[in-house]
Amino acid sequence: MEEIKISGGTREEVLEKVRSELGPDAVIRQLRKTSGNGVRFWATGYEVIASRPAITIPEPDLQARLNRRVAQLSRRSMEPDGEPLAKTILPAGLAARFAQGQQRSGEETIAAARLLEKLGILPSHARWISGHSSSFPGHTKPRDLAEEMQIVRESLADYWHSLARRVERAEVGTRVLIGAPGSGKTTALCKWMTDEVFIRRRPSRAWRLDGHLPNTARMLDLQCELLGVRVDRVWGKIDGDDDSLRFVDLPGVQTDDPAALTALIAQVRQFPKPQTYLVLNMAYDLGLLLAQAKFFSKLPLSGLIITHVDEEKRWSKCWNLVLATQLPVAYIAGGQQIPGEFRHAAPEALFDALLASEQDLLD
Ligand SMILES: Nc1nc2c(ncn2[C@@H]2O[C@H](COP(=O)(O)OP(=O)(O)OP(=O)(O)O)[C@@H](O)[C@H]2O)c(=O)[nH]1
Ligand SMILES: [Mg+2]
Repeated sequence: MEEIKISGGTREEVLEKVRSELGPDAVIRQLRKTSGNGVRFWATGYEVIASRPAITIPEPDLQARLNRRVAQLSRRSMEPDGEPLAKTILPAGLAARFAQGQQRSGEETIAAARLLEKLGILPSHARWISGHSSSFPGHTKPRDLAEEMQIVRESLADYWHSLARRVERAEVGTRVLIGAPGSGKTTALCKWMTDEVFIRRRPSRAWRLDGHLPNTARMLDLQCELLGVRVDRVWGKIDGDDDSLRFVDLPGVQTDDPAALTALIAQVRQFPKPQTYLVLNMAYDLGLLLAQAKFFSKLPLSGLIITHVDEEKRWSKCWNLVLATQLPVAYIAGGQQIPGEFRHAAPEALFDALLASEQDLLD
């Protein structure tokens, strides 16, 4: 991956240089303050390491490629030793459920949905996809599997957008990231805030709040210092005319700790217009992720943030989570570096990624 180092006296100057060298989709991998040289040793500047995006999500809507991919997948799924994929990627309990579902789903489901099932979509979800896309407005009888897959793709994107509309919140709300310990909340928050401040130039504020446990995430303070963002340790009243974006970082809650969840729910209620995002680590197994999603569903959630996409390419997990929680994925994040990879999740691109990324699972 091509990385370039750019320095300048101000954040704005550095950002302009990054944009002109790498375009608007540039990923800021590292941002740090530097000391000036020579006599004016006290002068400070900024240094950025930037690159083009590396998360390998294909660009949406390339019909020819989709057709080719569907033909390829369908040929391989016909091969006699084609084991159901979900068996290989699900934990034991879920694999058994998969086997039952497999028998039940039989021919009721359309071929495209059965193919998605082979790619790791849970049988109940495949059946739902089958029914949903068959009654999708504008749906006419598809001529072949590729056309059927295209309809599934459109109907899923449409469904995703309807979920997003349902949970749409005020632009200036309080963005609260919650989830299990170590799922990547603080890292994702730092990435998101850096994009807003550095790339979109939105004034922002952050809170590193304690919950049932102390929040020791010093990395948030360091990132705020770098960005010139105020960070507070306690929640206080906010001026009515302060239209800064608000980011709240909280400690993780274990899924076997209902008392901590109750405390979290009460804490989130105190924020004005909370937009609460559940942060899930895509490298965890699907059973665990579904259990986390269920546990945190007691909070009103605005969407999911999926992290660790640098370590896991089975995008079926992401789709299973959307279908199980009925929440859209707001952002996907990959990598430990801040800001690093952090981007809006587009359903068409994630559908193509599902088809493209699981080739090894069919082998
Ligand atoms: N590879 C990879 N590592 C990540 C990613 N996001 C976070 N990490 C790493 O995962 C570890 C935990 O990340 P944090 O952001 O501190 O997680 P957290 O959810 O805030 O943790 P708690 O506040 O303790 O609940 C750190 O070592 C991060 O560098 C990611 O997308 N990819
Ligand atoms: Mg944290």
